[in-house]
Amino acid sequence: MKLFASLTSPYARKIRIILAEKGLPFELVVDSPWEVNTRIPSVNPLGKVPALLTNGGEVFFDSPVIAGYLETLNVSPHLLPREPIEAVRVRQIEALADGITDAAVAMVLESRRPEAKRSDDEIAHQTGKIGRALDELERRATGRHWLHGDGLSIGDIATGAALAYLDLRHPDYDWRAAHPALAALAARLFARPSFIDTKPPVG
Ligand SMILES: N[C@@H](CCC(=O)N[C@@H](CS)C(=O)NCC(=O)O)C(=O)O
Repeated sequence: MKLFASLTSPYARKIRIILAEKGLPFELVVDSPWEVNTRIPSVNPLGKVPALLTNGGEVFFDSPVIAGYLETLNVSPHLLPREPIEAVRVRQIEALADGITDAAVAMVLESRRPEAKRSDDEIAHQTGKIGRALDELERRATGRHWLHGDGLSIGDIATGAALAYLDLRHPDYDWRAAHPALAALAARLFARPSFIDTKPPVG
């Protein structure tokens, strides 16, 4: 398998963490969709990372689809429950976490616009999404070791990737203070080799 990814993409990191947790061998093809000579559009028409080329020559994107594909390989640990409705519940947690990442990325892009074109309303709009989604994840994390069931799931991994991205790109945003259960979950996740080995380079 080949994973096309940039080293800072939180969505790609989610997939790299899943691959590491499962011990699946893959070749990492580092490519940034923002570079002029990027080859990503020839792999994924949407021009986004991550994209996964399977051993059978099929390409899967985007990250929830890749995560679903990796589960079909039937390699433990299983990161989605076998019961279909429970799997949907884990995917709901993943969607919440990915939504935090989407809003955090949108804020980064907004902050890179020329100052005169930057919109405080847009920043407030995205910050609102992050705050509400964090509150919902905190509610789900309270009193539990994992966000769903009694083992690590795609929901925990997506949440860890989103929280780490907040730390990377919005270091002044103190999400831990009002979300102690998420802070504890993040501390446990960040200590795992799969998270340590996929830390984005600084800068
Ligand atoms: N929903 C997608 C989001 C992927 C995404 O937006 N990736 C960013 C990098 S962090 C990207 O490739 N952006 C390039 C672009 O939007 O043109 C997923 O979960 O894979």
